[in-house]
Amino acid sequence: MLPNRYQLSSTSINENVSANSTVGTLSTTDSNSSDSFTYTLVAGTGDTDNNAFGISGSLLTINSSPDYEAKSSYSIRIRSTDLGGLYTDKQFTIQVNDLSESTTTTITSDAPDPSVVGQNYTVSVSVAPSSGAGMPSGSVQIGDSVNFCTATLSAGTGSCSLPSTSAGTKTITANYSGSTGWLTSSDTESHSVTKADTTTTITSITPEPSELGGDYTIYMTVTTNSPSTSLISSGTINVTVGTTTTGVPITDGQASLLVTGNSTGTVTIFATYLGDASHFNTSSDTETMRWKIHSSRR
Ligand SMILES: [Ca+2]
Ligand SMILES: [Ca+2]
Ligand SMILES: [Ca+2]
Repeated sequence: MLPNRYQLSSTSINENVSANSTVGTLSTTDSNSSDSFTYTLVAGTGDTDNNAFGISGSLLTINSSPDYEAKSSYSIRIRSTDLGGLYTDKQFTIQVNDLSESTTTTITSDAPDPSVVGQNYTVSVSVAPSSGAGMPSGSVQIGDSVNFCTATLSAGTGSCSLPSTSAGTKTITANYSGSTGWLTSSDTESHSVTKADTTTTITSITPEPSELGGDYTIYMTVTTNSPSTSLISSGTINVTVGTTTTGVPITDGQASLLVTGNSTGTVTIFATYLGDASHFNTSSDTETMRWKIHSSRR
């Protein structure tokens, strides 16, 4: 009889299975139990994706690893022929099952590297499928273990800025938190931060000129050089007047020292900001004290 009651044991397959995996088994129910059947992919209505499949005996196999995000279903046409040469064609739709799949997170840049204390740098990331098509969405948490930012993915990429708060070699970690259909992944990257250069300035000596031997105050500032925008809010400026050195504390980038005057002749003032171990480099300034010149009287 006509082999019209044949079927495929499964019409769906998980994505990402290896090439040549079995989709299902073809079988025919026939009242003539001694009959046997041959299955072939044939041209005709519904044969759109015949080239993507093969038949080996009664097994339908898929030629390449299926990828739901690239192609979620296939249409094929199969012929069952009995020993007598009678045949029937049937159309099947093979569905690809969508699975959550692994991703690859990559820190694509951290710029500028090195950065200096008090300068922000931008970390850019990409998150891609480990294989196959599609575009993971969601966000990536980025941090150096002290400072953190969040990059929102758009078309699989994103970026955010981290501040450089201390000198040294940092390890940046980017953690993709996953989203529907996409598993988590992460990456690390090395980043260097160097100490910021500074400028020490003796801004004024008041009063100047001073009376010879009189008291005066030395005003100083310490600032960070571009690209750092840090305010130096602590530390010490060593001020040397003549042979005496005094450590002067810095508050909000400023410092001052009252000098009790007993000097005569030219006085040179040296101001040296000492810097510190992990933020700021040393810098210094010098000024020569000018005394008021009095015209001699009789
Ligand atoms: Ca996929
Ligand atoms: Ca998927
Ligand atoms: Ca780097």
